[in-house]
Amino acid sequence: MKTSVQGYPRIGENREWKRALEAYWKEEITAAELQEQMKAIRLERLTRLEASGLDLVPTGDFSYYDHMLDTAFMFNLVPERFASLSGNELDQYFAAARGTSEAPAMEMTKWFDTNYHYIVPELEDSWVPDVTRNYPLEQYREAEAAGIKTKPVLVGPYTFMTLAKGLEAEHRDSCMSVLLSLYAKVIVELYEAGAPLIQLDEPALVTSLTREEAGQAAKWLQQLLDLVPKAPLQLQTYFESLTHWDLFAALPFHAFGLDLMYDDGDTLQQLRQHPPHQNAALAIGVIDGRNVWKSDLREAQQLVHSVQSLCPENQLILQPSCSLLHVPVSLKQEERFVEDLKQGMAFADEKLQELQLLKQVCTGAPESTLDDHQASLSRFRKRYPAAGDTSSEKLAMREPVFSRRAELQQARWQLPLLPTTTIGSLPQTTDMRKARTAYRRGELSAKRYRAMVEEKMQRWIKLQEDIGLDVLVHGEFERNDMVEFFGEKLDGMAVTQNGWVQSYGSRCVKPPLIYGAVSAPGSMTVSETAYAQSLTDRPVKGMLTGPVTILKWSFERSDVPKSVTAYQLAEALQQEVEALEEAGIGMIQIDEPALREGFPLKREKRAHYLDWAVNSFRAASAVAQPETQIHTHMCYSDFHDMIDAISAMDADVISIETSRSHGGLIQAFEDNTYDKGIGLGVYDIHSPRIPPVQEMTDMIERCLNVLPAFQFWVNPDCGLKTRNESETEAALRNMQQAAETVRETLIGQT
Ligand code: THG
Ligand code: ZN
Repeated sequence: MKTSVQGYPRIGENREWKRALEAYWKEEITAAELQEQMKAIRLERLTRLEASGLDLVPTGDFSYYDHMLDTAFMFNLVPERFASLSGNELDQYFAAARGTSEAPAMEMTKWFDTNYHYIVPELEDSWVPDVTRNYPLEQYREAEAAGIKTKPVLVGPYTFMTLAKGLEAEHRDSCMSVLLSLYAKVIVELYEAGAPLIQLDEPALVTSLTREEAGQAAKWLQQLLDLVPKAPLQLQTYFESLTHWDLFAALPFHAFGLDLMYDDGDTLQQLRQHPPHQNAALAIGVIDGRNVWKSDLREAQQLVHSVQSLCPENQLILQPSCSLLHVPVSLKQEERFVEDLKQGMAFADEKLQELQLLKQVCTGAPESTLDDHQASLSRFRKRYPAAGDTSSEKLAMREPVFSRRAELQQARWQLPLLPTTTIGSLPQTTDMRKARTAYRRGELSAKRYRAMVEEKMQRWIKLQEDIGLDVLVHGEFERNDMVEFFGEKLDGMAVTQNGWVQSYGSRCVKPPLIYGAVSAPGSMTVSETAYAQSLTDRPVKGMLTGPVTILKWSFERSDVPKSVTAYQLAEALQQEVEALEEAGIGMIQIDEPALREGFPLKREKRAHYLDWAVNSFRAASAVAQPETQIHTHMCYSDFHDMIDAISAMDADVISIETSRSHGGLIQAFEDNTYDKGIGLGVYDIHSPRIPPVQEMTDMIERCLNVLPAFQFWVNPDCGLKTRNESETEAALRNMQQAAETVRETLIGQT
């Protein structure tokens, strides 16, 4: 029996990785220094994994930004707008990820149902397929030189092609042939270098494929196996079960890696019905790889026993359910948790220890080996029992209907055509971050801190008025992250000190923990919002994070149904909506950027999900007065399959991303009777580039071809906290000018 992981966090115990990248981008260190620091991070990471006792240590899961982007670059799939840029290979790579003044960044989107973003490869006609560099081989050799034999990890061809864009259906087969020959080249080199096992990640296989699609995928994988008959390949899936497992079970893979935690118990049954071919190893995910709770190792042991009857012990590999990329590195630095709570938690490093314990007890160590572990788990469970109660599950509906509300709201606000606004957060400057840290450490008084927040609000309310924005925001200067902030305020939730997880590129988030029944202790946002409103005659939007997003971007209890927690959160937010209204706030945005990513990967689960997700949003917002305008925001997502659900949320205005998809998402609303307000994200805030006026005018006009002007709002495509002040001001001035330009042509037409 062996132990393994599919992947491990890149960021380092103290986010050294992020610091190195950002120092390079700010030109504080040279490319050579960056390479050197990255190498040190890789080696530290390998040493740590090796020392944990893992039998199979992964390489190739490390990246300078994102593994999908790496794969694209490895295969020379570099969009022309970057290939033609001057500079070294590294600068081209970062240009593709982040954009430059000449070239907009490649599109970025959520990795399945996680909060991790990958870069979407662009399959252009001009692609000259080639293996420019074998990155996994380089990492493999580097580890070998350090005395560590590793398991290379690659994004599999099916997942890579499925997640790429620009490929027409009729070209899939020929594209796959090309890709397979490239993969074969990379894999043969790895095999010849002595890699004991090569992991091909194919999570796209767990989505709702038809039998025909799954059959096609299996055929392609068979073609790959034919090209590299000797290579020890492991087909790895995760996040769900493989619906058509039987089509894959007989493929001559060296090993199959399956998720036995997020599979509704399907996998074991399938394995019983269709055991993998005789020589195959089984890598079973029996420890939750994407949550932070301590595993019940007795249960895990049972699961391993059940599989043991299907697979000889020497062919079994124990691993987490998926890559540990999605959890923080180590609990070591968490000093503030109540001991009983901390005893119930496990981050990446603690999960590595769990794997070793599990292996020991499954290979003959006495049962008592688990006693200490299980005892602390019991203490946690006893102290924090699963809170299963929910009261507001009933259908929530806002009164009166939208068309009537819209009249009342327009009468109240008198907004122009194409009203302009922003999504909520304004630049978080270093001085503000430092002040918050100092305040938290008790080094800065509450009064001084508050004064700083107020100063920022004064400055930005003036600036927003000066730019000419129609609806203002207070800027969220008192907040770190929109979810972490509510995690700190709400009862039943707690935040970590150092529990960072990579979100996109160098950007990380610190997901809070939901450890008990959630409720609001009192008002959470009123004081700052009301202060900002007192500074201006224009409306200031109140800013809340919606129930689904708080849930999705936190680590929730795995023993409480998501819907139950969502309704608890909705009730807490309801109170906040009422409190904001009482304080005179007439527009309230309840963000649900995570609604789409929470979509279950299996189609048959979607209706149930949308049911509670949409209804919990409505439960939070339905208490609002008819004259109160409810806004919501969702980040870059494919909305085509959920317009009805968005409509059912019944928000008066929704803002969505349109910039990186170049207006493509608006099409989703076209054939629909969507009649509510839509905020167009007219520029990409994830890139430091300042968008020219013309580009935004074009974008607005393109969208106006699809839907009537009175429905549209103009805004950036997301919150502005990651941008600096001068970039933000310049971009917003351009945006305002674009809106006014189009406004004039519209008025000219009527
Ligand atoms: N919060 C959470 N998840 C998210 C977002 C969020 N997922 C999707 C999207 N937004 C991702 N976007 C970001 C944007 C900015 C940052 C992280 C994710 C960010 N992080 C700081 C960093 O890494 O430098 C964290 C530092 C800090 O908070 O002080 O800026 O908004 N939960
Ligand atoms: Zn967003």
